[in-house]
Amino acid sequence: MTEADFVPSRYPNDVDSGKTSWKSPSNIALVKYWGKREHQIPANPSISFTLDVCATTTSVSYTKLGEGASDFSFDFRFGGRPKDEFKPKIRTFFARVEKYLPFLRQYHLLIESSNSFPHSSGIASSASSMSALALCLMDLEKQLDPSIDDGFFIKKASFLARLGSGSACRSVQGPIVEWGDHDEMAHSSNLYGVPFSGEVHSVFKNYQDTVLLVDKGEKQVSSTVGHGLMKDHPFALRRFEQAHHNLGRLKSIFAEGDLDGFMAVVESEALTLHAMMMTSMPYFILMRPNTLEIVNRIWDFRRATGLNVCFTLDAGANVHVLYPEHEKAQIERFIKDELAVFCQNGQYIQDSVGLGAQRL
Ligand code: 2P0
Repeated sequence: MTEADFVPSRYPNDVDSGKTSWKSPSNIALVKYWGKREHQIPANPSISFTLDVCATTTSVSYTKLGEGASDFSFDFRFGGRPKDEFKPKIRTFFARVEKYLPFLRQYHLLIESSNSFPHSSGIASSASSMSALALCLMDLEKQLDPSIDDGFFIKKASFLARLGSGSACRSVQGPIVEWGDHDEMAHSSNLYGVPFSGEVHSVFKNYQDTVLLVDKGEKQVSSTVGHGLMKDHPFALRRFEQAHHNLGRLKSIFAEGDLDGFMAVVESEALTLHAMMMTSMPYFILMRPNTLEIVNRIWDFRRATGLNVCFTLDAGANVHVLYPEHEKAQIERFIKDELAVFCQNGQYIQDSVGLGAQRL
Protein backbone atom coordinates (compact mmCIF):
# COMPACT_ATOMS: atom_id res chain seq x y z
CA MET A 1 0.00 0.00 0.00
CA THR A 2 1.06 3.60 -0.49
CA GLU A 3 0.17 6.85 1.28
CA ALA A 4 -2.37 7.58 -1.48
CA ASP A 5 -4.41 4.52 -0.43
CA PHE A 6 -5.19 6.29 2.85
CA VAL A 7 -6.64 9.41 1.23
CA PRO A 8 -10.43 8.95 1.26
CA SER A 9 -12.74 9.90 -1.54
CA ARG A 10 -16.20 11.32 -0.78
CA TYR A 11 -17.87 10.23 2.47
CA PRO A 12 -21.37 8.82 1.91
CA ASN A 13 -22.73 9.70 5.39
CA ASP A 14 -23.37 12.88 7.31
CA VAL A 15 -22.71 12.69 11.05
CA ASP A 16 -23.64 15.45 13.50
CA SER A 17 -22.24 14.30 16.82
CA GLY A 18 -21.12 11.30 18.80
CA LYS A 19 -18.53 9.92 21.15
CA THR A 20 -15.98 7.12 20.95
CA SER A 21 -13.43 5.65 23.38
CA TRP A 22 -10.39 3.45 22.99
CA LYS A 23 -7.85 2.01 25.36
CA SER A 24 -4.45 1.55 23.79
CA PRO A 25 -1.38 0.00 25.36
CA SER A 26 2.22 1.11 25.35
CA ASN A 27 4.85 -1.11 23.70
CA ILE A 28 8.47 -1.98 24.31
CA ALA A 29 10.83 -2.28 21.36
CA LEU A 30 13.10 -5.34 21.13
CA VAL A 31 14.82 -4.06 17.98
CA LYS A 32 14.85 -0.30 18.35
CA TYR A 33 13.62 2.44 16.04
CA TRP A 34 16.20 5.21 16.30
CA GLY A 35 16.54 7.53 13.35
CA LYS A 36 13.92 8.64 10.86
CA ARG A 37 13.45 10.30 7.51
CA GLU A 38 10.88 12.87 6.46
CA HIS A 39 7.20 12.08 7.12
CA GLN A 40 7.97 9.75 10.02
CA ILE A 41 9.56 7.08 7.84
CA PRO A 42 11.85 4.96 10.03
CA ALA A 43 15.54 4.70 9.14
CA ASN A 44 15.40 1.03 10.12
CA PRO A 45 12.76 -1.58 10.89
CA SER A 46 11.82 -2.29 14.52
CA ILE A 47 9.83 -4.88 16.44
CA SER A 48 8.13 -4.69 19.82
CA PHE A 49 6.10 -6.48 22.44
CA THR A 50 2.76 -4.78 22.92
CA LEU A 51 2.15 -4.25 26.63
CA ASP A 52 -1.03 -4.78 28.60
CA VAL A 53 -1.17 -2.80 31.86
CA CYS A 54 0.60 0.39 30.71
CA ALA A 55 -2.10 2.03 28.60
CA THR A 56 -3.87 5.25 27.69
CA THR A 57 -7.64 5.57 27.59
CA THR A 58 -8.92 8.29 25.28
CA SER A 59 -12.40 9.38 24.36
CA VAL A 60 -13.29 11.81 21.62
CA SER A 61 -16.65 13.62 21.63
CA TYR A 62 -17.32 15.14 18.23
CA THR A 63 -19.78 17.84 17.23
CA LYS A 64 -20.19 19.08 13.69
CA LEU A 65 -19.50 22.81 13.28
CA GLY A 66 -21.83 25.05 11.27
CA GLU A 67 -19.07 25.83 8.81
CA GLY A 68 -15.62 24.35 8.40
CA ALA A 69 -13.23 26.17 10.77
CA SER A 70 -10.06 27.92 9.64
CA ASP A 71 -8.11 26.11 12.35
CA PHE A 72 -8.58 22.79 14.14
CA SER A 73 -11.20 23.18 16.86
CA PHE A 74 -10.52 20.98 19.89
CA ASP A 75 -10.11 20.86 23.65
CA PHE A 76 -7.86 18.47 25.48
CA ARG A 77 -8.30 17.17 28.99
CA PHE A 78 -5.91 14.87 30.78
CA GLY A 79 -6.99 13.07 33.94
CA GLY A 80 -10.14 15.21 34.04
CA ARG A 81 -8.39 18.61 33.77
CA PRO A 82 -7.72 20.89 30.81
CA LYS A 83 -4.13 20.40 29.66
CA ASP A 84 -3.31 23.13 27.17
CA GLU A 85 0.41 22.34 27.08
CA PHE A 86 -0.36 19.13 25.15
CA LYS A 87 -2.34 20.98 22.50
CA PRO A 88 0.58 21.94 20.20
CA LYS A 89 1.56 18.27 19.81
CA ILE A 90 -2.04 17.38 18.95
CA ARG A 91 -2.30 20.29 16.52
CA THR A 92 0.90 19.13 14.77
CA PHE A 93 -0.60 15.65 14.55
CA PHE A 94 -3.84 17.00 13.05
CA ALA A 95 -1.89 19.00 10.48
CA ARG A 96 0.01 15.85 9.47
CA VAL A 97 -3.08 13.66 9.16
CA GLU A 98 -5.56 16.17 7.72
CA LYS A 99 -4.87 14.98 4.18
CA TYR A 100 -6.01 11.51 5.24
CA LEU A 101 -8.91 12.70 7.45
CA PRO A 102 -10.33 15.65 5.53
CA PHE A 103 -13.30 15.99 7.94
CA LEU A 104 -11.08 17.24 10.79
CA ARG A 105 -11.83 20.94 10.45
CA GLN A 106 -15.57 20.29 10.24
CA TYR A 107 -15.85 19.12 13.84
CA HIS A 108 -15.18 20.37 17.32
CA LEU A 109 -13.42 17.59 19.22
CA LEU A 110 -13.30 17.17 22.98
CA ILE A 111 -10.40 14.80 23.65
CA GLU A 112 -10.27 13.29 27.15
CA SER A 113 -7.33 11.12 28.08
CA SER A 114 -5.88 9.32 31.07
CA ASN A 115 -2.97 6.95 31.64
CA SER A 116 -2.95 3.78 33.70
CA PHE A 117 0.63 4.42 34.78
CA PRO A 118 1.76 7.14 37.19
CA HIS A 119 1.98 10.61 35.70
CA SER A 120 5.50 11.60 34.60
CA SER A 121 6.80 8.13 35.38
CA GLY A 122 9.22 8.49 32.50
CA ILE A 123 7.25 5.85 30.58
CA ALA A 124 6.80 6.88 26.97
CA SER A 125 3.14 7.75 26.75
CA SER A 126 3.24 9.07 23.19
CA ALA A 127 2.90 5.54 21.80
CA SER A 128 -0.24 4.66 23.74
CA SER A 129 -1.79 8.14 23.52
CA MET A 130 -1.27 8.67 19.78
CA SER A 131 -2.50 5.16 19.06
CA ALA A 132 -5.66 5.68 21.16
CA LEU A 133 -6.36 9.04 19.50
CA ALA A 134 -5.81 7.64 15.99
CA LEU A 135 -8.28 4.81 16.72
CA CYS A 136 -10.92 7.28 17.96
CA LEU A 137 -10.52 9.32 14.75
CA MET A 138 -10.91 6.13 12.71
CA ASP A 139 -14.21 5.48 14.52
CA LEU A 140 -15.45 8.85 13.36
CA GLU A 141 -14.27 8.12 9.81
CA LYS A 142 -16.10 4.80 9.91
CA GLN A 143 -19.30 6.62 10.87
CA LEU A 144 -18.82 8.76 7.77
CA ASP A 145 -18.05 5.73 5.61
CA PRO A 146 -19.42 2.46 7.02
CA SER A 147 -17.91 0.49 4.11
CA ILE A 148 -14.47 0.70 5.77
CA ASP A 149 -13.59 -2.89 6.70
CA ASP A 150 -11.78 -4.04 9.84
CA GLY A 151 -8.48 -4.74 8.09
CA PHE A 152 -8.30 -1.28 6.56
CA PHE A 153 -9.49 0.33 9.80
CA ILE A 154 -6.61 -1.13 11.80
CA LYS A 155 -4.01 -0.46 9.11
CA LYS A 156 -5.07 3.16 8.73
CA ALA A 157 -5.19 3.63 12.53
CA SER A 158 -1.58 2.44 12.70
CA PHE A 159 -0.66 4.63 9.71
CA LEU A 160 -2.17 7.71 11.43
CA ALA A 161 -0.64 6.84 14.81
CA ARG A 162 2.79 6.71 13.14
CA LEU A 163 2.33 10.29 11.96
CA GLY A 164 1.69 11.28 15.59
CA SER A 165 4.63 9.36 17.02
CA GLY A 166 6.58 6.69 15.19
CA SER A 167 6.49 4.01 17.88
CA ALA A 168 2.72 4.54 18.29
CA CYS A 169 2.08 2.56 15.10
CA ARG A 170 3.25 -0.55 17.00
CA SER A 171 0.63 -0.08 19.75
CA VAL A 172 -2.55 -0.69 17.77
CA GLN A 173 -2.23 -4.47 17.69
CA GLY A 174 -0.42 -7.21 19.57
CA PRO A 175 1.25 -9.30 20.77
CA ILE A 176 4.40 -8.75 18.67
CA VAL A 177 4.40 -5.97 16.07
CA GLU A 178 6.89 -5.20 13.33
CA TRP A 179 7.23 -1.79 11.65
CA GLY A 180 9.46 -0.98 8.72
CA ASP A 181 10.42 -2.62 5.44
CA HIS A 182 12.40 -5.82 5.96
CA ASP A 183 13.31 -8.44 3.36
CA GLU A 184 12.37 -11.41 5.53
CA MET A 185 9.15 -10.02 7.03
CA ALA A 186 6.06 -10.65 4.97
CA HIS A 187 3.79 -7.60 4.56
CA SER A 188 6.22 -5.32 6.42
CA SER A 189 5.82 -1.63 5.70
CA ASN A 190 7.42 1.70 6.55
CA LEU A 191 3.92 3.17 6.73
CA TYR A 192 2.33 1.13 9.54
CA GLY A 193 2.93 -1.67 12.00
CA VAL A 194 1.89 -5.26 11.26
CA PRO A 195 1.53 -8.17 13.66
CA PHE A 196 4.58 -10.42 13.43
CA SER A 197 3.43 -13.24 11.18
CA GLY A 198 6.22 -15.74 11.82
CA GLU A 199 6.05 -18.74 14.09
CA VAL A 200 6.27 -17.96 17.83
CA HIS A 201 7.34 -20.70 20.28
CA SER A 202 5.12 -21.07 23.35
CA VAL A 203 7.91 -19.86 25.67
CA PHE A 204 7.34 -16.35 24.29
CA LYS A 205 3.61 -16.41 24.96
CA ASN A 206 2.54 -14.04 27.73
CA TYR A 207 6.14 -12.86 28.21
CA GLN A 208 6.58 -10.70 31.32
CA ASP A 209 7.85 -7.11 31.47
CA THR A 210 8.44 -5.49 34.84
CA VAL A 211 9.09 -1.78 34.31
CA LEU A 212 11.49 -0.41 36.92
CA LEU A 213 10.96 3.31 37.43
CA VAL A 214 14.50 4.52 37.99
CA ASP A 215 14.05 8.15 37.10
CA LYS A 216 10.63 9.69 36.86
CA GLY A 217 11.85 13.15 35.85
CA GLU A 218 11.42 14.93 32.55
CA LYS A 219 13.35 13.48 29.63
CA GLN A 220 16.73 15.19 29.04
CA VAL A 221 16.35 14.79 25.30
CA SER A 222 13.10 14.46 23.40
CA SER A 223 12.82 11.45 21.12
CA THR A 224 12.41 13.75 18.14
CA VAL A 225 15.78 15.38 18.89
CA GLY A 226 17.32 11.97 19.50
CA HIS A 227 16.09 10.64 16.14
CA GLY A 228 17.41 13.81 14.50
CA LEU A 229 20.89 13.19 15.85
CA MET A 230 21.10 9.99 13.81
CA LYS A 231 21.14 12.09 10.62
CA ASP A 232 24.81 13.01 10.79
CA HIS A 233 25.81 10.22 13.11
CA PRO A 234 29.15 8.61 12.19
CA PHE A 235 27.88 5.07 12.90
CA ALA A 236 24.34 5.48 11.56
CA LEU A 237 24.55 3.34 8.43
CA ARG A 238 26.20 0.44 10.19
CA ARG A 239 23.59 0.69 12.96
CA PHE A 240 20.70 0.59 10.48
CA GLU A 241 22.20 -2.55 8.88
CA GLN A 242 22.56 -4.12 12.31
CA ALA A 243 18.85 -3.53 13.04
CA HIS A 244 17.93 -5.40 9.83
CA HIS A 245 20.24 -8.23 10.84
CA ASN A 246 18.87 -8.41 14.41
CA LEU A 247 15.30 -8.50 13.17
CA GLY A 248 16.17 -11.43 10.93
CA ARG A 249 17.76 -13.20 13.90
CA LEU A 250 14.68 -12.63 16.05
CA LYS A 251 12.53 -14.33 13.44
CA SER A 252 14.30 -17.66 13.97
CA ILE A 253 14.71 -17.03 17.72
CA PHE A 254 10.94 -16.68 18.08
CA ALA A 255 10.32 -19.82 16.03
CA GLU A 256 12.84 -21.95 17.92
CA GLY A 257 12.13 -20.62 21.42
CA ASP A 258 15.81 -19.67 21.67
CA LEU A 259 15.90 -17.75 24.95
CA ASP A 260 19.69 -17.29 24.95
CA GLY A 261 19.53 -15.80 21.49
CA PHE A 262 16.61 -13.59 22.52
CA MET A 263 18.42 -12.19 25.56
CA ALA A 264 21.57 -11.51 23.52
CA VAL A 265 19.75 -9.62 20.76
CA VAL A 266 17.51 -7.65 23.12
CA GLU A 267 20.25 -6.53 25.52
CA SER A 268 22.58 -5.68 22.66
CA GLU A 269 19.84 -3.58 21.04
CA ALA A 270 19.24 -1.68 24.30
CA LEU A 271 22.92 -0.92 24.80
CA THR A 272 23.36 -0.01 21.13
CA LEU A 273 20.49 2.50 21.39
CA HIS A 274 22.28 4.15 24.30
CA ALA A 275 25.65 3.88 22.56
CA MET A 276 24.16 5.83 19.65
CA MET A 277 23.14 8.58 22.07
CA MET A 278 26.54 8.59 23.74
CA THR A 279 28.30 8.90 20.38
CA SER A 280 26.08 11.53 18.75
CA MET A 281 26.98 15.20 18.67
CA PRO A 282 25.82 16.59 21.05
CA TYR A 283 26.11 13.43 23.18
CA PHE A 284 23.93 12.24 26.04
CA ILE A 285 23.98 9.68 28.81
CA LEU A 286 20.40 8.80 29.65
CA MET A 287 21.23 5.90 31.95
CA ARG A 288 21.54 6.71 35.65
CA PRO A 289 23.84 5.01 38.18
CA ASN A 290 20.86 2.91 39.32
CA THR A 291 20.24 1.79 35.74
CA LEU A 292 23.72 0.26 35.71
CA GLU A 293 23.28 -1.23 39.19
CA ILE A 294 20.15 -2.98 37.95
CA VAL A 295 21.82 -4.23 34.76
CA ASN A 296 24.72 -5.69 36.75
CA ARG A 297 22.42 -7.34 39.25
CA ILE A 298 20.37 -8.90 36.47
CA TRP A 299 23.56 -10.33 34.97
CA ASP A 300 24.77 -11.66 38.36
CA PHE A 301 21.38 -13.23 39.08
CA ARG A 302 21.20 -14.81 35.63
CA ARG A 303 24.68 -16.29 36.02
CA ALA A 304 23.90 -17.59 39.49
CA THR A 305 20.48 -19.10 38.77
CA GLY A 306 20.43 -19.88 35.05
CA LEU A 307 17.02 -18.17 34.85
CA ASN A 308 16.16 -16.39 31.61
CA VAL A 309 15.89 -12.82 32.81
CA CYS A 310 17.17 -9.95 30.67
CA PHE A 311 16.69 -6.22 30.31
CA THR A 312 15.91 -3.65 27.72
CA LEU A 313 15.89 0.14 27.86
CA ASP A 314 13.93 2.93 26.26
CA ALA A 315 15.40 6.36 25.60
CA GLY A 316 15.66 7.00 29.35
CA ALA A 317 16.87 5.59 32.66
CA ASN A 318 14.04 3.12 33.34
CA VAL A 319 14.70 -0.59 32.93
CA HIS A 320 12.28 -3.11 31.41
CA VAL A 321 12.97 -6.54 32.92
CA LEU A 322 11.87 -9.27 30.51
CA TYR A 323 11.33 -12.94 31.38
CA PRO A 324 9.19 -15.95 30.44
CA GLU A 325 5.96 -16.54 32.34
CA HIS A 326 7.05 -19.92 33.73
CA GLU A 327 9.90 -18.25 35.66
CA LYS A 328 7.68 -15.50 37.00
CA ALA A 329 7.58 -16.50 40.68
CA GLN A 330 11.36 -16.57 41.23
CA ILE A 331 12.09 -13.50 39.12
CA GLU A 332 9.37 -11.41 40.74
CA ARG A 333 10.85 -12.23 44.12
CA PHE A 334 14.32 -11.22 42.88
CA ILE A 335 12.92 -7.91 41.59
CA LYS A 336 11.14 -7.18 44.84
CA ASP A 337 14.09 -8.16 47.05
CA GLU A 338 17.03 -6.87 45.02
CA LEU A 339 15.99 -4.41 42.32
CA ALA A 340 13.13 -2.38 43.83
CA VAL A 341 15.61 -0.54 46.04
CA PHE A 342 17.10 1.10 42.92
CA CYS A 343 13.71 2.47 41.80
CA GLN A 344 12.40 5.92 42.71
CA ASN A 345 10.23 5.40 45.79
CA GLY A 346 10.62 1.66 45.19
CA GLN A 347 8.13 1.91 42.31
CA TYR A 348 7.79 -0.57 39.48
CA ILE A 349 5.00 -1.78 37.21
CA GLN A 350 4.23 -5.44 36.65
CA ASP A 351 3.26 -5.79 33.01
CA SER A 352 3.18 -8.48 30.34
CA VAL A 353 2.64 -8.85 26.63
CA GLY A 354 -0.86 -7.83 25.55
CA LEU A 355 -3.11 -8.12 22.54
CA GLY A 356 -3.45 -4.50 21.46
CA ALA A 357 -5.96 -1.71 21.64
CA GLN A 358 -9.61 -2.18 22.63
CA ARG A 359 -12.69 -0.17 21.82
CA LEU A 360 -14.52 0.67 25.05
C1 2P0 B 1 11.41 2.56 19.97
N1 2P0 B 1 11.96 4.78 20.90
O1 2P0 B 1 11.61 1.79 19.02
C2 2P0 B 1 12.47 3.61 20.24
C3 2P0 B 1 13.52 3.07 21.15
C4 2P0 B 1 12.63 5.06 22.13
C5 2P0 B 1 13.75 4.13 22.18
O2 2P0 B 1 10.53 5.20 19.30
O3 2P0 B 1 9.69 11.30 17.17
O4 2P0 B 1 8.31 8.80 20.60
O5 2P0 B 1 7.46 10.57 18.06
O6 2P0 B 1 8.53 9.34 16.14
O7 2P0 B 1 8.26 7.09 18.71
C6 2P0 B 1 10.63 6.83 20.93
O8 2P0 B 1 10.41 7.70 19.87
O9 2P0 B 1 9.51 9.25 18.41
C7 2P0 B 1 11.05 5.55 20.33
P1 2P0 B 1 8.75 10.17 17.39
P2 2P0 B 1 8.98 8.17 19.40
O10 2P0 B 1 10.42 2.46 20.71
